[in-house]
Amino acid sequence: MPNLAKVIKKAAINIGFDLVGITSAEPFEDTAKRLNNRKLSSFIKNDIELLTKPKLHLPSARSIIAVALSYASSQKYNGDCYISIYARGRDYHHVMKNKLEKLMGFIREIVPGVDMLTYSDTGPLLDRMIASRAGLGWIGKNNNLINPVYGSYLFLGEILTNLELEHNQPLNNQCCDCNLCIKNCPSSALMEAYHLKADRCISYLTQKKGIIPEEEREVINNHLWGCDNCQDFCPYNKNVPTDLHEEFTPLLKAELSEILRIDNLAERDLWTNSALYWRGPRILKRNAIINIANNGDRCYLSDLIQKIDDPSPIIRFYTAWAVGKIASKEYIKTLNNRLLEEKDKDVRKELKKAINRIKRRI
Ligand code: B12
Repeated sequence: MPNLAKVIKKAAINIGFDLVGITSAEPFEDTAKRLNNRKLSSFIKNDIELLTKPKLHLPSARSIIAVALSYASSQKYNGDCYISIYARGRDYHHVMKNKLEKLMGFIREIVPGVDMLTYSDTGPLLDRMIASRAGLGWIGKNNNLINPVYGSYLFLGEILTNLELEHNQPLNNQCCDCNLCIKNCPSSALMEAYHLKADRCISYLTQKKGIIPEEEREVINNHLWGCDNCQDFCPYNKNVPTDLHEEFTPLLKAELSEILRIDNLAERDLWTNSALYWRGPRILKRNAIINIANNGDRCYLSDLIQKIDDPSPIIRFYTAWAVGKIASKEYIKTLNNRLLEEKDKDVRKELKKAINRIKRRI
């Protein structure tokens, strides 16, 4: 077929992707070199070969079709905690998968028997490096893929294929000297240009399980899930087209008291269908408790104190800590009553600490 790449790109745009580009399936050698010089986050498989060699995933691969969907939103947030823009609408994994499958269906129709493999946030391959080599944008100082028209509020995905397709050229890096992303990173995770200390990023901290140190709880501030500062301040995200896909229309109401009751909410489906639910409800409740402790507003106490009897020791632990941080002496009795029944040794320790903390404030 004459210029199959053109036909595929046209189909991708018709399916609803905002950007499409094609690159080879050759290894990402520069990336491998960079990664070899870095301590990697626990999120990624510590196997640089797998991250940087597409042919280890699809041995017959010759090209990679990279796509992007914009989720830039015009809606200002109203709520009492922060939910990152990417997680406010429907889970992008499903939206992406659906569109990628449609595109593969189209390709299969014109080239029966073609080999294809698709990922979007789901595989060890680095979506951003693929998108960048396929000409969708450049890797910004904030680590995100930035496109000159759409900015960086973009979800990325790709299809590896054995088809030999005409490749795109990468764009030049157009980051300027503003360094606004670095200056406005609330946890200083973006230590310098292109270097994110991933385990310090608020996006990571709001997903991190278990008991996290107090200092990290403070860094989380009012973030219920994720963080957008390094993108929000970026000049390339000003005046970009917004609200392009109704699937990403913000649906969640970010009310801390409601999140504490997430298991019983009438609109629970909105939460379970969002990208922030993959860790389950407990981590959202945990983050809501941390947000309450950080803002110190006692209006949440009547909802918060109910969590002291939660079936999860993790939730009881954080509740004890938060109550100790913000409550006044009338809560000591409830904490003492809980202590009489509490079997978990970490929760017991936290309850005692909370009681002493309140007493010290009296
Ligand atoms: C693990 C992960 C995270 C981790 C760690 C991120 C990280 N930077 O390491 C955490 C939880 C922190 C995270 C946060 C976010 N993530 Co995330 N995440 C991923 C995931 C699953 C893997 C990324 C990865 O492995 N990184 C490995 C590290 C080592 O790579 P790196 O730090 O980016 O380093 C590279 C570059 O910096 C580059 N580089 C280094 N120096 C230099 C110098 C120059 C000059 C150049 C050009 C390049 C360069 O080389 C390195 C190697 O590739 C990908 C999906 C995927 N499979 O690709 C999504 C993905 C990267 N995340 C995404 C999103 C949306 C986010 C958040 C915006 C979500 C939010 N709002 O909270 C934040 C952004 C944080 C940030 N500034 O990077 C999108 C990014 C879309 C885009 N436009 O770029 C992806 C691609 C998911 C998707 N398919 O859409 N994420």
